[in-house]
Amino acid sequence: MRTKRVLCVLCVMLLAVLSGCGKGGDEPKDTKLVLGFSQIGSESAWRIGNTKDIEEQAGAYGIGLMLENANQKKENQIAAIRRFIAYKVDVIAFSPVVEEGWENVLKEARDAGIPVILVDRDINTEEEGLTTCLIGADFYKEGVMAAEYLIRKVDSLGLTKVNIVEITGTQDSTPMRQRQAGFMDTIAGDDRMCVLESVDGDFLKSRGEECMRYFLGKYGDTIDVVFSHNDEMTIGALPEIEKAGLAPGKDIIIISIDGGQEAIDVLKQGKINCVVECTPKLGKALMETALKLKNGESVEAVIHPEEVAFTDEMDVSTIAPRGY
Ligand code: GZL
Repeated sequence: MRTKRVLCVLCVMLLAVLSGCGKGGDEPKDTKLVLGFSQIGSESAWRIGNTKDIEEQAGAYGIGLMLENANQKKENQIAAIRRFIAYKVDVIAFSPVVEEGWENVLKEARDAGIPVILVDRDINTEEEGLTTCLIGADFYKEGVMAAEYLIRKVDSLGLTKVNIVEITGTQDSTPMRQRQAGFMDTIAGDDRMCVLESVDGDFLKSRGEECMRYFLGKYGDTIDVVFSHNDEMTIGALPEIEKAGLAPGKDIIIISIDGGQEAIDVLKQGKINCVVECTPKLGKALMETALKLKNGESVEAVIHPEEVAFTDEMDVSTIAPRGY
C-alpha cells in the first residue's frame, strides 16, 4: 500500500514538472515582453470580460502575461505589484480598486525602472508622474449620458417631479466618484429631479438586491427612478422591485451602466430603460501601450474608448451581441 502511495506522489510531481505547474512553472517563457497585471477581482460580468480580453490580447501580441486576481483587496494588489517588481517584469499594469493609497508601491516600481500603466480606473496621488498612461472609460461622461437620458425620459412623459434613488459602485473608486458626479452635475438645477438617497452597492449583484430592498422598505412606491452604477447591481435590484408589486421599466425608470449581454437582454424585455456602455475590451490598447513603453516610445497620457447609450428610445432588437 505504501509503495502504491509513493508511486502516486512521484507521478504527480513528474506531471507537475512536465506541465510546468511546479514552482516557477507559471512564468511566461521567451516572449518579447513580460507584463505584470493586477486585476481587481471577478465581481462582475464586466470584470470577467475585461480579464478575458486582456488574456486574449496578450496571446495575440505574443506578450508574456503574469495576471494576478486581487479578490477586491487593495493589499493584494500592492503585494502583486511588489512581486512583479521582484520578478523584474518589463511593464506593470493594474486596475486600482480604489483611488487612494498607491504612492509607496508606485515609487518602488519607479525606483526599479519599471513603467506602470493604469487600466480601467484611476488613482489619486500627491506626486505626479508615478504612472505613464490611463486606459479606461470616461466615467464622468457615462454619468452625463445616464442623466441626459433621464431628462429626455422625464420630458417625454411630461413629469413635473421624479424621486431618484442611486445604487453606487465601490466607495472611493473612480467609476463610482465620476459616474455620480457626471449624473448629479447634469441634473443639477432641474427642479423636477429629487435625489432621495445614495447607497453603496460595491458593484455586486447581492448588494444591489440589498440596496433595493432597503430603498423599497423606506420609500415604497414613491420611487420613480433607480440610477445604478453597474449592471450587476441592477440585475440584483429588479426582483426586489417586482416582489413589491412594481414593474421595473414602467413603474420605475431603470438606468444602468456597463452594457453586458444580460442587461441588454433585460433592456430588450422592457425592464431596463437605459444601459450606458462601458466597454471592458481594453486589452488591445494595453498591449500596444506596453510595447511602446518597452521600445522607449512616447505614449498618450489618457486613452478613452468610444462609448454609447442603449435606450428604449431606439430599436433595441438591432443591438449586436455584446461579448461580455
Ligand atoms: C468600470 C469598472 C466597473 C464596472 C463594474 O470600468 O471599473 O467595475 O462598471 C466593475 O461592473 O465591477
